Amino acid sequence: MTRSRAALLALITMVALSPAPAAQAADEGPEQIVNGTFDAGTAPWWGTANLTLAVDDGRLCADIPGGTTNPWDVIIGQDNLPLVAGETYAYGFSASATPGKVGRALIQLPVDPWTQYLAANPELSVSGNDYSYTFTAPVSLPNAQVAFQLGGSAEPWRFCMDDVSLKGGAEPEVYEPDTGPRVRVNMVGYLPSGPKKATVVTEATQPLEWELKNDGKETVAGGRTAPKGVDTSSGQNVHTLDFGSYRKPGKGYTLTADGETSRPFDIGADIYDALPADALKFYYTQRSGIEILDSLRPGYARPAGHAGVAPNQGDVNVPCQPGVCDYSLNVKGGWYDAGDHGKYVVNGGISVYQLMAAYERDRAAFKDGQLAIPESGNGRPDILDEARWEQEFLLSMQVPDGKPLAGMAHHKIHDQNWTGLPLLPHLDPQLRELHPASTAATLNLAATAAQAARLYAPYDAEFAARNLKAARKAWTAAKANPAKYADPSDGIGGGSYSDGDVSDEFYWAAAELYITTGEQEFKDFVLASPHHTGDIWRDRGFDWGNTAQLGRLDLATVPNGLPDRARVRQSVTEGAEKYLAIQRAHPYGLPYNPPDFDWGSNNLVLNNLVVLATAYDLTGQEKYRAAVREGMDYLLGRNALNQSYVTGYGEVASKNQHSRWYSHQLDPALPSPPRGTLAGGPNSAIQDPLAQRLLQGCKPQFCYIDDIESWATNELTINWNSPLAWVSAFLTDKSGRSDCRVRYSAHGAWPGGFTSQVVIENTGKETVDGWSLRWSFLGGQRVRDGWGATLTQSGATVTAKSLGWNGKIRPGRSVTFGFNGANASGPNPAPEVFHLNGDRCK
Ligand code: 9MR
Repeated sequence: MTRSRAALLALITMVALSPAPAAQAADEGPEQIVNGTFDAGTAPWWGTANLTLAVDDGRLCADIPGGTTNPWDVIIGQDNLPLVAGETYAYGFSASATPGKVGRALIQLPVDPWTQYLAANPELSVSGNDYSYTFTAPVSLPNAQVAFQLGGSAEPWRFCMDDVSLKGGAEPEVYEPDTGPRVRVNMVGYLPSGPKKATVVTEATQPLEWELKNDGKETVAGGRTAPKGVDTSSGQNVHTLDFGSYRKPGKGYTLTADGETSRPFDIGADIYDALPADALKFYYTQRSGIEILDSLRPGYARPAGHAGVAPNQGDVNVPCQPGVCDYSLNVKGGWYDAGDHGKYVVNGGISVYQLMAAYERDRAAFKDGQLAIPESGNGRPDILDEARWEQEFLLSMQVPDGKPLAGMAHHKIHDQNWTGLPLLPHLDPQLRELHPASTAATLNLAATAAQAARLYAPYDAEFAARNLKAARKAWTAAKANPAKYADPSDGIGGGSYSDGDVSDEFYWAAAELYITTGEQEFKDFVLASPHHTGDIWRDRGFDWGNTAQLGRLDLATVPNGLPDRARVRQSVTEGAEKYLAIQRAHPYGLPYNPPDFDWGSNNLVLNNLVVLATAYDLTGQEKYRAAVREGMDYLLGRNALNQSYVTGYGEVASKNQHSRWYSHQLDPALPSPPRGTLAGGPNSAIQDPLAQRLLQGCKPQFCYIDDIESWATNELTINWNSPLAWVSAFLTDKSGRSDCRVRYSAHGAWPGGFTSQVVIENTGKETVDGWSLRWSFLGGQRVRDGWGATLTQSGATVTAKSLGWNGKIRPGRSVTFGFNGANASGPNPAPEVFHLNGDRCK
C-alpha cells in the first residue's frame, strides 16, 4: 500500500446496482482480492504480454505502450474471485494516470462471452483518485476476473493503482478436502512379499481392533493397531496397522478399524507392472517439435509444437535475449519442462539422467517397442530413444565454436512472457528467447552427454562420439567459467532454475566423465571434491539443484576404477539408513519429513526411495527394498489426503495437474494428463493464488489441491516423472537374490580385443541344473566367439547358456567358460552385476 496516498476522496463514479444499506453490508464482508495492496509484490496480478508489472512506492505500476487499438489490448487483472449469486459487493481501488486517461474497470466472466458484472470507466488523473462501486452478482462463479483494460491509446502513458478491494459475498469458502474413509491404504495395492501397512486417523489413544476382509467380505486377518500420537506432517492423531504377514494375492481387499473401512486395494505381484511404461510414456506427449500421433496416444494428438510454423515463433531460429548473444540457434525438439512451454537445460539434465540411469541399472528390463513411440521397432530400447529426444536438444543448447563462451550451454529457452491456460504448444504466439549460458547448464550437459556416450555406444557409435565430444567441450568451458550463475530474478515467461552453488554439478559431471573415460583428470577432480566424501544425503532429497548425489550413486553402481570405491558404496547405505530412520519414525511411512514440504515434494520422496533402492542393489538387504515398497504406499494413497498422486492409479488420483495442453479441467475438449503422471504434491509455501486462497495455514500434507490453477502444488514435470519411472522399474524387478558368485577376469587383451574367463560358483545348498548367466557391458564391448557356453548379445546385454555337459553346478562347485570380445573405445570396464537364471548373484 502506498504510504504517500492522497487523503483526498475524489468524486466517485458509481454503478449502484443495489441500495445503500446493502452496500454498507457488502463493505463489511470478507475481502476477496488477493494482495490488493501490493505489499506482497505483484503476484497474483497478471498483465498482458506488452506489460511489465512492478511495485513502485507501494503501488502497482506499469508503463502502458502506445499504438494499441482496443481497450483489451492492454490488461492488468486478477483471476479466480468467487462470486455468489444475489450477493452485493463493494469494489474499490485508487489509481492514477500520467498523463490523465479514461480506463476501464471490469469484473467479468474470464472466458468467452466475457459477461461483465461490473463495468466502469474511471477518469484517471495524474494526482490519483479513489474509486468505489457496488454491484450485485447475477450468478455464482468460482472464478470471476477483475480486469483493468488500459489499451487503445496512441501515446504511451503510465498507470498506477493501489488498495484494490472487493468485499462482500459469502465468507470465502472454507476448503475441506474430501478425505474419504479414515483408514488409509495404498489404493493400488501391496506386493505379496512386501510390507503391508496402513494408517488410521482416529481420536482414540488406545489400540484399536482391525480386520482385513477379502472381496467376499470374509475376514481373513486381524489384529490391533499401534497408536502413534499426533503426526506433525498432517496434524492428525494416528495409529498404524501392520498386516504384512498376510500374503495371499487377490483383488478388492479392505481394512476396517474404528468403524471405518478403507478404499479397496489388491495384493498381487503384478500391481506395478504397467507403471514403468506409463511413467515413461508421459515423455512422448511432452515432446516439442514433433506431431503427437493419435495412433500412438489416442486422445492426445496435437500438431508439432514450436516447429517453426506460425503462430509459433520458435524453436528453429531462436535469438538470444537482447544483449546476450549475436546469433540464433535451432533448438527444436526436447521435452517441454512441465505445464509450461519452457525448455531448461538445468532440469532437462536430471530428467534425462534418471531415464538413462534406470536403463543403466537394468538394461534387460527395457526393450524396443515398450513405449509406443515413433521410434518403436528400430531395434533400440524405447527408453533410450525417448531420452535421446531430450539429449539432442541439450546438445543443441551448446554455444557454437567461435562464439564467446563457446562450449557453455544456454541456461534455457522460453517465451518472453507467461502465457495463459489452456494453450496448445503449436498455438503459442510468443517470442522465444535464449537466456544466458550458465555454468550449471553447462555441467548438466557435460554430465548427461558423458553418460549418453557410454549408454548409446552399443547402438549408435556416431551419437556416442558426438556426446563425448560435447561433454569434454562443456567440461572445459565450465572450468574456464566456473561461476556464471543463472539470474534468480530471470523468471518472467519461464522458471529461473537458478542455483548459486555449482560445486555439486561439477562433481556430478566429473563423475560421469570419469566413469565413461577412466581418465586421470576426472578421477583427480572426483577424489578432490568435497562432495566425494561429504554427507550429501540431505533430508529433503536430491533434485535439479542438488546433483552431487547423482554422481555418487553412479560411482557406487557403475563399474569404475576409483581407489575408494568400497567407501563410496558404503556411503550410499549410510544415506539409506538415514532415510530408513525417517521412514520408521513416520506414521505414514514417509521417508521425507521436513517441517515444511518443498515444491514438488513427491519427487523428493521418490528420490529418497532411489537411494534406498540403490542400497538394496548394493547390499541385497531386504530392509532397503521393503522401505522402497512402503514409501510408494504414501504416493498411492496412504496419506493425509487419502489420494493417489499418480494419474490413473488408485480410486481417487490426481487428474487436474497444471498444464497448458492437458487442460481438460478448463476445456472438456482437451485431455487430462496421461495415465502415470505424477503430481508435484504438497508444498508448504503455496505460492499460487488458488492455494493461497484455499490452503492458508495448511499442515504440510494438506498443502495440496488437485486443481489446474494450483501450479505450486499440482504441476507435472519431466524431473518428477523420471524418479517415478526409476522407482517403479525397481519395484517391478522380479529378480531375487541367488546363491552364486561370479568371477569375471581378463585373460588377455590386444588392440581392439580381449579374452575373458568367467567362473560361476554355486554358493548355495541346491544343485543348479541348467544355467543362464546374464550381464551387461558398460562400454561398447561385443562378444565374438566363446567356449563352454552359448553366448548371445543384444545391445549391451549378454546371455551365456550352459551346454548339455556343463549344465549342473553342485553346491560348492563351479563351472568355467570364456570368450573373445571386441573393444569399443574408452575403458571397457568389466561387468559387476550378474543374474543367474534370472536372479542376481549375491
Ligand atoms: O521444480 C521447481 C522448484 O524446485 C522451484 O522451487 C520452483 C520455483 O523456482 O520452480 C519449479 O520449477 C518450475 C519451473 O520453474 C518452470 N516450469 C515448471 C516447474 C515446476 O513447477
